[in-house]
Amino acid sequence: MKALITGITGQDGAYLARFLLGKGYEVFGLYRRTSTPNFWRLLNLGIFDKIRLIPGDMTDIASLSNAVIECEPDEIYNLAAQSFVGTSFEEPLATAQVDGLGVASLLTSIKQINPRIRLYHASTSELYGISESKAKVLLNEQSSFWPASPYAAAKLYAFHQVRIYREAYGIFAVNGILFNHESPLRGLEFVTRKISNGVARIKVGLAETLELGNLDAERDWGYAPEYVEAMWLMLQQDKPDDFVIATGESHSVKEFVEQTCGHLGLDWQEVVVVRERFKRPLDVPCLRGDASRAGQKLGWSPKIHFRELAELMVEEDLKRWNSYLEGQLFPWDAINDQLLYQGHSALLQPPSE
Ligand code: NAP
Ligand code: G4F
Repeated sequence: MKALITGITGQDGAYLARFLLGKGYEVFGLYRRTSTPNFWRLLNLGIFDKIRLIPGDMTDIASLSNAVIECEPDEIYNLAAQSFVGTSFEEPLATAQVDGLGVASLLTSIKQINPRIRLYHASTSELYGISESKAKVLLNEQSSFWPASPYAAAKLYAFHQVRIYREAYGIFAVNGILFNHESPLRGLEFVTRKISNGVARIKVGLAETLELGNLDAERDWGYAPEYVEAMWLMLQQDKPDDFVIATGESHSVKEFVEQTCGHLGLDWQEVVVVRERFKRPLDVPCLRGDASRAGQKLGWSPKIHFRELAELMVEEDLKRWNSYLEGQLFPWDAINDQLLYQGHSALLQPPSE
């Protein structure tokens, strides 16, 4: 089996690539040119030289079609996105192009090149937005959507494009409505990793405070490596369908700080400073998902829950900062440096060449 992953350099892309390699897949990744290589996650998981990178960008349909033709995939996992909700308020048009129109472009390429390709699309619990979440209800596949950010609006457009191509052209295209999922490979701007990294820095004496925004926001936080398995399971079904993937628990940002600080013996109230600039013009107060349908039909259920997740993240960041203080570069920094010296084009060579 051959799979093409867009967004392979991101958190989910890296874990999914590792998962699919473990299943015996040949894995291709759409890679966009950046001024500095961004392969630390793939290197960290030890899979960089096991995947084939194909240059491309979600805003360039010619490059998407080229990737589909070159890879001839059985399955495509569309994970590429401007995925940070906060940035979508500052860059709404770029977000719409990548997260909305980019998905329409990919569907068009699939329809034209090979409509038998199965497509997983990374949809999101952000679609639910504010209306239902005010009541702190458990959200499922039947709950209504009321997006509260340019990111969510773009993702809602993509959600419907996926459904429309499925219904109109019979393409096996599915939306995974995934609630927040985190890991030590999470980007530093997202709140869980910002906290685990910030708390670890305070613990080793590299910082004194941690600046955050809305401490009352509640999210349903799961563990990313478990969520990528659900993506794969959705493409192994007889019929295409959309599924919610979540833990069923919600916790506040404040609880996440309390848990990580408590684990390292710190008092969260002594280190956290609330800053207006980290608050959003509009914020979803609470998201909590009901994945019971995924449990019944896919046999998927979460294993790692809030407390274990917070602790494993802060422990990993503590380990990283301790090794930094012992004079070692982060392993991924060291390897990225080496790659830079080899020159950018070396990165694009398939492993066999
Ligand atoms: P992430 O770490 O931010 O990764 C995003 C990926 O998209 C990166 O590989 C990035 O490449 C790539 N990308 C961005 N713009 C692109 C463009 N114009 N063309 C090609 N690639 C582009 O996100 P993630 O947490 O892994 O999430 C994966 C997907 O799931 C995203 O679509 C996200 O919106 C969605 N989602 C995530 C969660 C969650 O809690 N993690 C929940 C629900 C849905 P660079 O490395 O070059 O920036
Ligand atoms: O970690 P966050 O930035 O994640 P958010 O906005 O929930 O989005 C993530 O999950 C979505 C699924 O529901 C994905 F679709 C999306 O791609 C992304 O992965 O913020 C979580 C909450 C928000 O309410 C935010 O206002 O934490 C609050 N928060 C409080 N202080 C903060 C901060 N968020 C960030 N990033 N930084 C803060 O200082």
